[in-house]
Amino acid sequence: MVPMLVAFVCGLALVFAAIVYMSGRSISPIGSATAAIGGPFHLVDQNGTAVTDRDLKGRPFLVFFGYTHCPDICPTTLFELSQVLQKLGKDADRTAALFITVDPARDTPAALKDYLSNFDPHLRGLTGDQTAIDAAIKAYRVYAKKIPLDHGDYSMDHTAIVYLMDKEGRFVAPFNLKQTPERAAAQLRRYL
Ligand SMILES: [Cu+2]
Repeated sequence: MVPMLVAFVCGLALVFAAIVYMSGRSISPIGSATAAIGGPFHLVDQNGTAVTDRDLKGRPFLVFFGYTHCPDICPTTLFELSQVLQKLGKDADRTAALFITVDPARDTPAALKDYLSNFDPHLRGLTGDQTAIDAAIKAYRVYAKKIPLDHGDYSMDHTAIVYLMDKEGRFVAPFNLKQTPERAAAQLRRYL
């Protein structure tokens, strides 16, 4: 069941990426792409510190939506992101990498902190009340859906795209993690 779910989520990601690329093509190069993906959010990180989109102004950043109970996609992606952040060295301090939960009921700041201790310390886990999370999900045009499992448990289907955002908080492109960490780091560095 898990491989099927993963395939489904990956399929969704591909469809979504295709939509992003197609819509990107129809947008004029004059800079009107700003409103497409991204926007204001008001969340808290794994230390309980408030974080908004404004705090990120002046640095390129990566955004990935997921949840700590995720069996596969999230841990893999966070591992790959950690490798990129390590390759960035000191430049990692001039970027940001956000892991925004789609499961705020379970992903409290404490749960995120515990989970992220497995990954690069530059990763910031963001959560908030359902309304704040819904607003972030909407701003980034993310798909997230609760899937009931046995015993009252549940998983979340979700978009598995890592968004590369520029210094102004504008969406650049889906960030490609299917390349070496060195090349991915070099790609991110171009937006510093
Ligand atoms: Cu996931």
